[in-house]
Amino acid sequence: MNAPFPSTDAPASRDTRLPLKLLIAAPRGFCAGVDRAIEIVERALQKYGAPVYVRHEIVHNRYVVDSLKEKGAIFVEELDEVPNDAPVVFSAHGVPKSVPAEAERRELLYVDATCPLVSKVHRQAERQIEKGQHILFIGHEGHPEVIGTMGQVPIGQITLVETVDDVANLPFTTEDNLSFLTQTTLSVDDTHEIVVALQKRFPQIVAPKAEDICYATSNRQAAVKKIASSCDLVLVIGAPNSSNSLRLVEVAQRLGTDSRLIQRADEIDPSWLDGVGTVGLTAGASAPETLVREVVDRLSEWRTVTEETIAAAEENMVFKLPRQLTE
Ligand code: 0K2
Ligand code: SF4
Repeated sequence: MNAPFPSTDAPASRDTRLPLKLLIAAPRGFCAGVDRAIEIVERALQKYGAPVYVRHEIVHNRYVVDSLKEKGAIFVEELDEVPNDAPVVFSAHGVPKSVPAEAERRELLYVDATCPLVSKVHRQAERQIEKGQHILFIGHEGHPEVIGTMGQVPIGQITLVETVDDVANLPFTTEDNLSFLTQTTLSVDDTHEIVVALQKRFPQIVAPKAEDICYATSNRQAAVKKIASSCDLVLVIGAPNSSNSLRLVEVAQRLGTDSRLIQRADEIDPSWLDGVGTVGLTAGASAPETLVREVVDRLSEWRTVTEETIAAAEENMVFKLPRQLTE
């Protein structure tokens, strides 16, 4: 016999009679650099035919990577995995100078999908070295963007700074010619604290011309700030190796709201919704909107969902594709 309502012994988290308010952050998801990088791989596949090799995940998202694999992309970590006669794309995060140098030495056909905002930081690094400055680079050790940016300048002329505590231990004085730069996907608040500490210890330090943290990173953090305090839980769609996505989880947690990073809807444990009336939802710069809809659909299977979009900024950035793919 069909019950008129869902069974009363269903867990409270999955009682479809219970309302669930969803506050969806805007902007969220793909940024202009990610759009461009994915289009570069797609156009390279059209122009050169499969397979097209991609050095490192084009962006840190399994769904994106798997979709491109289905179209004929092959993902590798290093150039020595690329055959001499195949085209190769460098990921959005950027590469050290040694990578295009090696590609040229081997006469590989390569396309650089480094985000123009990351390339801008690379050029600043070169200019600072030309001016005889030692660069203090704020970033997370081991991240491909950090490896790429630090690899723009000779070894020994750039030092990584990860935390405020690192600042106290730097082997420099107020006499040294110093400048700083940052990774594009950092926490706006943490970076500000590190910069304040650097300027306090080294008043002579030269700042970048403009903020290196990109518009997409700061807008997504601002949008989470706008919703987090009104939410019982904030879900961030993104990968565990996605710096900008991890920062969104931290932003919500620092405002005292429980927050979880999920790659797909199937990672949501329904028990997370126990006693939860409002869920915030956002996506890192490498997570496609289809995964946001997947999460909304999954939550709607469990609760009566009402959606509201809360916007912190408007975005209309578009980056040109490399000429070799448009001619
Ligand atoms: O945030 P991350 O730098 O780890 O990278 P993704 O998650 O792939 O997002 C795209 C940004 C790439 C470059 O800034
Ligand atoms: Fe470029 Fe920022 Fe997107 Fe990274 S997050 S690809 S720097 S726009």
